[in-house]
Amino acid sequence: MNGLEEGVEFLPTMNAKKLEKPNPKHYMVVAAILAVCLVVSLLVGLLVWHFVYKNAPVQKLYNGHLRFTGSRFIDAYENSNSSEFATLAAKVKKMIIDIYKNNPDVGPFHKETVITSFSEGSIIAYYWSEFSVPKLQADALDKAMANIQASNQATPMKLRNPDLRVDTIVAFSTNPETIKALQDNSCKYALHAKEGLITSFTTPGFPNSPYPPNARCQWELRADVDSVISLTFTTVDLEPCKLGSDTLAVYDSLSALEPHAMVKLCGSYSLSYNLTFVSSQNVMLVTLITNGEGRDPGFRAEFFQMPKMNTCGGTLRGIAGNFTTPYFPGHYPPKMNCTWNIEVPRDKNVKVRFHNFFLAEPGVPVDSCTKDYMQVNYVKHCGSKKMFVVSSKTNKIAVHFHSDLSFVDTGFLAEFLAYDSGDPCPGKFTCKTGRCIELKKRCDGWNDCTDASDEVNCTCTEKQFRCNNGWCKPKYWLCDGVNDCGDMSDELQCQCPANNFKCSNGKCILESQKCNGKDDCGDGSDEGDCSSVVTVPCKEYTYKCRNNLCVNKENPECDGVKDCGDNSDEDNCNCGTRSFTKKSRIVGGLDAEAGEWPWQVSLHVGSEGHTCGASVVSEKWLVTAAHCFHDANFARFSNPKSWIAFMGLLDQRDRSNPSVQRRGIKRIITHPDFNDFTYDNDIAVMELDSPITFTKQVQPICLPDSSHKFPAGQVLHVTGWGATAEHGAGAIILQKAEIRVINQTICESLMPGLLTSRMMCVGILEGGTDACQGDSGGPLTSIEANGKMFLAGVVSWGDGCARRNKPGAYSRVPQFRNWIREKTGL
Ligand code: 4AZ
Repeated sequence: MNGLEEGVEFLPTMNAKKLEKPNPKHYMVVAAILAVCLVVSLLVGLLVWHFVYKNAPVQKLYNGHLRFTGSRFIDAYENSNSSEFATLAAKVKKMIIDIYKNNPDVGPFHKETVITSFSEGSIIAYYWSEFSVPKLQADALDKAMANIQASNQATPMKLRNPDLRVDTIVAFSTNPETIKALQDNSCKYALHAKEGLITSFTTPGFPNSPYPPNARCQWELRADVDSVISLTFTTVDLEPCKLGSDTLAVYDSLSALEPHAMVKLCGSYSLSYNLTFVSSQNVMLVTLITNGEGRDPGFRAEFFQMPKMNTCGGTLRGIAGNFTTPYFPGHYPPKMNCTWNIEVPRDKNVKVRFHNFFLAEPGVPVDSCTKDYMQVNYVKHCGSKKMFVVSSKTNKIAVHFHSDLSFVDTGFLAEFLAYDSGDPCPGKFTCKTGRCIELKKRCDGWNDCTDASDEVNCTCTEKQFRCNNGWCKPKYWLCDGVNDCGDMSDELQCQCPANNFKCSNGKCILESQKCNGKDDCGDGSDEGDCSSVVTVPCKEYTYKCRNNLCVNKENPECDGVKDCGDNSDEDNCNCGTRSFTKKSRIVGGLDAEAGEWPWQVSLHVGSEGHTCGASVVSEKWLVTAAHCFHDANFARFSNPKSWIAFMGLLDQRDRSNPSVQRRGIKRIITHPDFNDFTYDNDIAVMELDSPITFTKQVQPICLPDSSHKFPAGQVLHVTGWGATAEHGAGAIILQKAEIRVINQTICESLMPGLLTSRMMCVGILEGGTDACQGDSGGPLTSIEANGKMFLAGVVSWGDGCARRNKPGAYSRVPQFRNWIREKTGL
């Protein structure tokens, strides 16, 4: 028996003898053996940790290119299966391995180098190298690789092969997981532009079947030497953008080198979005990396070659003229530097007006302009900006444009003008900022100058009232509870003279006109709170009680007043109330609060996330837009099984919050007259697969009667998780915005030929506040008498988002009240 065995044999009380006679010498031995064991196992552990974990070999991958002289490019080098390619690739590979071998931090760890392609100049070889390096030496390898690059720039390598001379060598560390993609040839294409012709290519199967899942596709595009490539995507319809979604990328190289990425795209793009890209050399690489989800159509692209633009910029003389970034309105190429020296006659000054200014790069703050920029008067400009003007106090100005290696944008169109220093805006109004605006925009109640200098010292027209701060605003915004002037002066003197009644829209009418059965206010408010509601002959615009008698009162339903003899106007009024309200004026959109819009629904399509909005109208039914279910290519959107409805949701990331009720969809009924071209009758109802429970966060909205009026000027609210800027990303937190009903005739003149009587225009004509992509199907709500909220409209379409004079179009819910009743029984 050894001491250890003796030592562990201590519990049984039966062994009383041993317990009675402890031996101190034995304990010492046990303790010593234990200590030795501990030290040994610690040492072993440390060594194992050091060699197996801490300093275990890691796989590192570098993607790069190498330019060398001493050989002439021949066509056969474009074909990686040719013997010429193989011979040159072997030589270049040897050159690269020689470079690695010369460096003790690199050579020992090199595993494999593959030459993937060649292009002219004199010859550029694209390659990747794989290393297996102990973790602790990985940083040294990174540094050594960077040094190879730098030292080669200082003293170009002399190599064993005397005819080839390395000019530049560039390598970037890449994700080792992409090695499989580099070796996978199943979705690789090589295309060479044909002189004078356009070549097109698409994702496999486009447009009849979706692109493959888990694919690593790449298209190598080449042009003749001294040419560049112009590539245009005519359709891009990919999985909607989210973390890890399918990504289409364009590189200004034949390697997928991050520092040469020109653009990365996901989701789908409308035709109006410019998707033309121009390379800086005669090569380009397009890659599509897809995940296992989604079934989207893909893309179609076309490219052609054109002569390389050797210079840009130059001297511009005259009294006016235009200039643009290269290939405007397409994306400018990377690596450009252009300077325009503008000179107007000596007795004039010069100013430059920039239109459509887009020099934005992902992750670059607009105040730093560290990548692409335009510089004028020593100030750098970048990002995306609305029109702006820069001026010079002399007759000369220089504009410099710079684009770096990566990420391109559409640039700008600029206009230069000579002006008299005494009259900088001939025939126009001069803003304090120096900007010129059309004379008719002066004193129109809208801030056109951006510093509001066009709205001070104004004489108001008879349709306007004068704010204390000098602004002129439409009269129908007086006394409407909204601070339109900015100084509250439109909401101060809202009392009407004695013997007058104050309408909800601020108008004062004679007391005797109240409840006379006639809408004297123009918004029906004089006929709202009448003790004696009169029964009148039924007309299209009168409210019909259940007993088939009609009353003269406008919008009598659920206003807390019994107007019908049978009280039917106050039936089914458990709707339109919210547990939380916050009165605020919204510009552009603000985060909503929990319980503020309890009827708001987020409709998700499978894994694609939020796609449309909807409104709860009962425990089982939602109202939304028909166009949400229109199938572009695949039977996905029209299938109820593709959809999930989230009720009581505020934050898209918080869908498992206990307040959220999630349901599948049993049925989708789209309006039979929905027109997918005009978006006429854009309404649908959805039946949930099981009823929801009404809570503080989930409540139905009231459906307005078919006679319900939403007069021009009325303030309504639109809510949703749609894009927060045109072409922008969707919101994470539910957004709310305050907008107004626009007169139908005015709207028809703003969007000629596009509106039907089933559509209502709502927005802010000044621009800046609107619904946008992803808000579709969501609610447009009104607050009516008694504080009840009604579903006035369903978000349908718009000409862009938040553009000036382009309000959003909404389906008018009263027009569809009978159809909703017929389909849902509500
Ligand atoms: C859309 O694409 C969309 N500005 C919805 C509303 C508006 C524009 C676009 C209104 O779903």
